[in-house]
Amino acid sequence: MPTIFEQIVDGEIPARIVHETDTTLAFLDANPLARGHTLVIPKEPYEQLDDLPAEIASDVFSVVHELTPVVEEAVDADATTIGINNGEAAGQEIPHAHVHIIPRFEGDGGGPIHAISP
Ligand code: DGP
Repeated sequence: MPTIFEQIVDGEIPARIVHETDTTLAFLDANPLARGHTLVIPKEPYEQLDDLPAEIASDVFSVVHELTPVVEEAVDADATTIGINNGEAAGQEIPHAHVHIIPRFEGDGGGPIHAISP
């Protein structure tokens, strides 16, 4: 059964795509934690980060590097949280590896990643 993200890659369900390369796709999160919350995925359905061949991981992080300032500027953010829920115990809901680019705003109350307390 293809994941939602595979269906987005295949054009079977709509998404607000913001960037595309041969190996990656970036689109707005349907359940955003902030304006401009963007997901970057490999087009191939690798489940977790460690399943990605190094070359594809490099492609994905290159897009994250390129898009982060673009997303920040687009929503006039003050900063960005970039994260991966890598595995079910970390809260990964969609078993297709993806990087969250989450714009942050002064006083948004979201806290830093190191506020996570399992
Ligand atoms: P994670 O918990 O790291 O697996 O995050 C999955 C994210 O995917 C979550 O922030 C919501 C988003 N999401 C779930 N379904 C859809 C969808 O159909 N379209 C889009 N654009 N995002 C989705």
